[in-house]
Amino acid sequence: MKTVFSPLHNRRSAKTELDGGVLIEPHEKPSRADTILARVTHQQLGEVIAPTDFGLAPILRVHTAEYVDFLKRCWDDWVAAAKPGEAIPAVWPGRGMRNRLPKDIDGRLGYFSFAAETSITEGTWDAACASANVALTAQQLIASGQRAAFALCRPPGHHAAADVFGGYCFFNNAAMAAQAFLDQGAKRVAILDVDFHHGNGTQSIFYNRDDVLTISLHGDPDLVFPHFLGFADETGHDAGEGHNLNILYPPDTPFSTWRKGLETACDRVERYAPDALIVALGVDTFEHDPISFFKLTSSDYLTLGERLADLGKPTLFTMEGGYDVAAIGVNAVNVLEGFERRQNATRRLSPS
Ligand code: Q9C
Ligand code: ZN
Repeated sequence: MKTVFSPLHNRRSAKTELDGGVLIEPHEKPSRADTILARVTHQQLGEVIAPTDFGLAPILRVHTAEYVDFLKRCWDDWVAAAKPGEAIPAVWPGRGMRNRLPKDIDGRLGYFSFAAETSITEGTWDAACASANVALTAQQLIASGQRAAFALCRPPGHHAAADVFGGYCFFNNAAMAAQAFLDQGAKRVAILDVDFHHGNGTQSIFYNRDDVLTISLHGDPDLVFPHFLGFADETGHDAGEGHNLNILYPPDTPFSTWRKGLETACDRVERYAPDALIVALGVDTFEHDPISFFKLTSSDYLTLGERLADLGKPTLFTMEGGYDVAAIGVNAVNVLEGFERRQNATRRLSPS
């Protein structure tokens, strides 16, 4: 399958992540994407292409205009306010306060975020736009007949809601791609999120809708980020009722347990009969991931890819999390290689 990649991801190179009361070098760093790209090339997964620039229109199908405007100006506003470090939100409209957009940059940062680990920096806007274009270009490959495509997105997207950033995410790449499929005539799209963390942004964007099925397999939010969404009783609302599925796991979950939830998820996808499948591909489920607590091994990712291929859907992979950089290339590309291996085997069995 083809990979879409933009070197502009490097424009996001934050120096700080607030973690444990100190500023550390961010887990979400440029070497992540470069390592995956190197593995794609080494394994000869397929052609690597640059993204097309789709402009703001497909972003504005998912994100609000005031949020997009905020993100575009944030760094300049921060610099104009003579702040010494990177732009980190530190105040939010808590219970008993008013949800209104203030003028001051500290207020705006809190209004448009849900967490403080994600510093906004000089190149963040450029990188977030490039990541969106990567996803949208890969979506176009599938719309024009490819069975699968890999959007090597960075920064990731699944924590970003319509007007909220956080969890290393700014634009929801998978959601924009899903909306693009619908805008081009698809009736139903399924998003299957296999990142270690709950895809809270994706869930919230489509929560009231029945044209996108959202499923997330993740660490129990009672114990881990994003803490305030991703529980089993969140099944969708209004037209969206029954179109969101959360599958939660405890610490130390091995693949043998995780794959049972994957089966439940795959059953739901099949019953929904989507025109396209988007896999929000995080590999922070890895046994040695520094911020997560599952126990998947590198070879398990081959099995995951095979199972996804068995769904038989046009499939777009968008890169999400994964923070063991030494293993991220092998793990992410193993999913894609497992998918291709299975797809080729099936093709030989049933010529058509
Ligand atoms: N001490 C994605 O995987 N909190 N985002 C980490 C570490 C933020 C993860 C806390 C985790 C965000 C795309
Ligand atoms: Zn994650």
